[in-house]
Amino acid sequence: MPYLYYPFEPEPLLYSYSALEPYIDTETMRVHHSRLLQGYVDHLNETLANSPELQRQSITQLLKDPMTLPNDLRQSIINYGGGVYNHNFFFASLKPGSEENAPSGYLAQAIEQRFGSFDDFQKIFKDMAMDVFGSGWLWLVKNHNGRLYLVQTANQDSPISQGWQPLIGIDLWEHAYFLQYLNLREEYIDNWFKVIDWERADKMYRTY
Ligand code: MN3
Repeated sequence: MPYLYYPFEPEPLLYSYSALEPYIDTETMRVHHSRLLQGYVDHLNETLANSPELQRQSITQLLKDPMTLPNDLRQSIINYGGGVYNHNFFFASLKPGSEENAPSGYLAQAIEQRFGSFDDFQKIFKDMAMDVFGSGWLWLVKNHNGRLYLVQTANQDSPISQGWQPLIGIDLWEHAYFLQYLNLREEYIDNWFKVIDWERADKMYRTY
């Protein structure tokens, strides 16, 4: 599994760069996956180049408890390892879109119980995503008790470092939308909702 262990490679997309049109455009996907994710992968490999013990750990093991990492490598692993994990998760959590896209299965019920309705969930999610200042992410996560939360993370900090299992997560760095939407983050969020793979999110909700 070259994308789970050193030397890391970007996880291949399960769809083409153009598959998320018109919601996320081809060029954004190409740059985001083939250049930006590749950059995080290269930097992570460089960071681990002289650390055989760390090379044996999977990406989730590396990020699970950053305080256990060596002081001199910790922040690089948080930044680049987080960049690798978060982006692989992000790309795998999307699929060709539809206007009626909505949660399904047990997760749909859990979202209704927790947030009132899918509409209410979307409103809260969007407010919190608009509220992320600078570069960061917003995630729907499940904690160890099975409860759903919306959590913001800064930079490339990963929710798994807090013990959260992400179900969906939106990349709010400008590189994720600027080519297509310029500074219109709100429009990007609305359209990103159309390409979420809710079946995958439900499977993760049931599995973890
Ligand atoms: Mn990104």
